[in-house]
Amino acid sequence: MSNIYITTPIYYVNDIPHVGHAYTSIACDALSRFFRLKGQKVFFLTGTDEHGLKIQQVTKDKNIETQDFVDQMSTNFQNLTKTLNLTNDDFIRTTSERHVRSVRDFWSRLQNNNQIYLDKYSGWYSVRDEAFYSENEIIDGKAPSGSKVEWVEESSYFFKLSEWGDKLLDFYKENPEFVKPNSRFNEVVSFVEQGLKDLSISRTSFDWGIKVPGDEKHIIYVWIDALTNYLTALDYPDIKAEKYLNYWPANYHIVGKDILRFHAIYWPALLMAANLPLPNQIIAHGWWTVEKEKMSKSMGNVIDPNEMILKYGLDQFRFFLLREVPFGNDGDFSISSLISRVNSDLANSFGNLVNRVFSMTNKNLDGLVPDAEITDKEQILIEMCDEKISDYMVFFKNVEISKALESVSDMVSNTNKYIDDMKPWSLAKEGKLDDLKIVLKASLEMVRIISILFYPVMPNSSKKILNALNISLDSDKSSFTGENQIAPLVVNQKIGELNLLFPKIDKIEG
Ligand code: ME8
Repeated sequence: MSNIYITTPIYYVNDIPHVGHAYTSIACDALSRFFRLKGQKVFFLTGTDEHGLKIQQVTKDKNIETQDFVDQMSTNFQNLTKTLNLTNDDFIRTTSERHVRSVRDFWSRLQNNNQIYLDKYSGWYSVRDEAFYSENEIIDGKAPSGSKVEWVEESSYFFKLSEWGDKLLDFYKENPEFVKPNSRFNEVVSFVEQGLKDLSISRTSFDWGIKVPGDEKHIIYVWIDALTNYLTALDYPDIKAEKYLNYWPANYHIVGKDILRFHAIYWPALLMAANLPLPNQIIAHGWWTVEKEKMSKSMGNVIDPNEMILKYGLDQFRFFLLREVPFGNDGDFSISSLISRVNSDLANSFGNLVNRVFSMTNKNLDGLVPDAEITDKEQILIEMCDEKISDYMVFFKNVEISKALESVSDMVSNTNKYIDDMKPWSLAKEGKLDDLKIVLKASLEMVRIISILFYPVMPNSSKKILNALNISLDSDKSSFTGENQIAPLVVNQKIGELNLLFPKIDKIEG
């Protein structure tokens, strides 16, 4: 089975982590956990982007040592990986020695392949975006992103990006799944079709960055530095290294739509120019806004994930972010939608299902998994469930996580409906023990499957339920389906007690 390499963008340390950063990281974590559950080997990478003029300006304004500042700010992102319960296999920092070595080597590769030349740059630069813009992209004196631009004139190295336009277009044609969603792919293609200019890839007006090999006045453009992180973490430049051989090219670079151009155009062009294989897929998700405004420190509307988690719970927060908005779309963050989503899907539906199945089994069957043969009614439920599992598998692989979660929620509703129809409480009252056993056996089995399917998004809660069912997910060869299927329920084994997993949230609190 193929190995899977999944990356988040590396986050700029000029900012403190907010819900937007948490979102990408949680999505990548869920995807990583999904593939691990399928029994595949996964390398999940995240980290921090610590060079560039933007960072240097912040420390200059604050009159502090840049290295001290980036150390401190990177720690915030490292702490967040723990708070979010991420299963990242590495955390890369662009100021680390291994990365500096890797970027300089990548540069030399481009140079050896005759892809770099020295000239003069004059044009528009946005410090906030760390991006160069051409004259026709400037709208009312600003970058298309709305950022301030400044006129830059300096000696600069250039990457021969213009030579790669046709090859990129061929590549896009041969790989119609390269960028998701499709609408974004069309934007990328039409940008390239308009013709690419060579890219300025060094600066001389500041020094917080990696020096150009052999010409140390020049600092390597922060985006070449940043993109190379995906290689560094696999022990590049050693392309015989086990990690590199096992995981390159990346399967999923997951990014916000703001940085798609860098990942879908510059990165594949740079890799082609360096004679290295290209990633399989770039997935661009949408923006989280607050009251329709982009979340940013300068707007003062940043939502702190730590605060959300403390107040509403980690799994609830993870579930809300991934369920609420179809991946790729923008979403408006509001506490009231978080509360509604948690109350309806978790407290009233999934939580209620788990609670009632556990309490009825404990109360009526001494907590033992019943020995019972299912009937046609349960068969219908199981068939519906098989269909939803197939959907879930496809959605998850396509990083359509909200749809995958919707499939599981459908299973929850169907199981709740089955229980409502079968009225096990009446069967218990009437002493129809054999019938009751059938209903609880089928219901426990559904709780088992649903908990496994929810695990990538709500690992803590799922583990609690599965532990109470005596099921471990830690086996190497765990698999959703097929021969290595995650342990089934064992008849006559005693299940545990569960505390309320998803208490209903009082609306007033929000
Ligand atoms: O761009 N909604 O770093 P960055 C959704 N260092 N996602 C958001 C978001 C929001 N409001 N705000 C941030 C950089 N993000 C570069 C990347 S990669 C080689 C270098 C997420 O700190 C989203 O994933 O500005 C976005 O692409 C990323 O954070 C930008 O992080």
